[in-house]
Amino acid sequence: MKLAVVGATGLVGSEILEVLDEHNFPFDELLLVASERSAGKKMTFKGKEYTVMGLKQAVSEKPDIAIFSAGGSTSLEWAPKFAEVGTIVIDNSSAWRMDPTKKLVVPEINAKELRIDDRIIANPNCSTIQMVIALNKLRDRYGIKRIVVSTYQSVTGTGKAAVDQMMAERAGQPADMVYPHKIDLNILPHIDVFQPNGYTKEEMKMINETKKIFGDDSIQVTATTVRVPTIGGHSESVNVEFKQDFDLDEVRKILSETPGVVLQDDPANNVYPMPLTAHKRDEVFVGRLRRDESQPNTLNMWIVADNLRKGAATNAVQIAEYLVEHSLV
Ligand code: A2P
Ligand code: 11C
Repeated sequence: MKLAVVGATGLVGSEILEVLDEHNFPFDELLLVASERSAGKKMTFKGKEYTVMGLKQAVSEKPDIAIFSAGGSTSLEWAPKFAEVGTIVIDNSSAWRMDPTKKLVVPEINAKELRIDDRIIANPNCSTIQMVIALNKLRDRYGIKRIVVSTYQSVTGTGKAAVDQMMAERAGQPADMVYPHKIDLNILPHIDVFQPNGYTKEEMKMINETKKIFGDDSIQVTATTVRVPTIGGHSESVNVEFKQDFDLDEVRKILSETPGVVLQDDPANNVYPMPLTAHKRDEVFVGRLRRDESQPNTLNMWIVADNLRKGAATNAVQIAEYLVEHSLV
């Protein structure tokens, strides 16, 4: 097993390396890949030194799996070149997600769709992954009619430069501006670019990816996505209208038995999910469960996950693990 991590020098890339290490992912050879600017740099993984290489060299090495996290344009250009030499690309960008010929995979939900000839597999957007993980088993039990989601997303979702902007502002130093406004002590109702319909691209990702992952175009979804000055993870307020009525105790039981979900719902003791406590964890945390008293069959929930973990690195590594375990590589 020859494994490549493309974007190894970035925020998600370094998280992928941490998760590979923690999960003890089995490989014989590891290629650390980044832009030509970084080629030749040294990086250490599990006590061993590696030399970062550019994409051209990495393709010529014909890895079995390449986990990509180097932005959409890199994926668009390079994923097909890897696929051509037989590599299975697991892509973290939005480049291939809505391509009808590509699978959009959250292993706990739809890994069964994967086949031996899949060459480019898309990893969903972080804010989508944590929401569908929390809703999946509830959907099986009650059916979902409509989802209204508002997000509170960490600056780590934008990348290292955005964390640097926030920290420079916090330290009162001149900041290289990644966002159009200050982010520290502020919030921005703006993630990714605005679309002609007035929504942002992040909002449309949540809408379209949810339908694709659940394989159900009839689910109605509406989203408002917001950047907040946190680093531990993304938080979401989700209002979900089920097709059938539910029992709150049963909802708690289902969530506590859902793989990948941790129920943190004890408001009397101030226990609820938060970015600080989700940081560096692979699971999705759910709490503040309460019936929406304004309309039938509707639940309010609060969902938090480390966007660099289950929202990106962990999900991608879990796809690779599934491929290995099911002899699809
Ligand atoms: P590099 O460090 O060489 O720029 P982040 O999201 O934290 O900013 O990280 C982006 C990652 O994607 C980095 O590893 C970066 O490498 C990589 N990357 C950016 N542009 C390219 C490119 N054109 N080719 C390959 N890797 C790229
Ligand atoms: C954010 N969700 O928090 C974005 C980051 O489509 O993979 C990931 C963008 C994507 O800004």
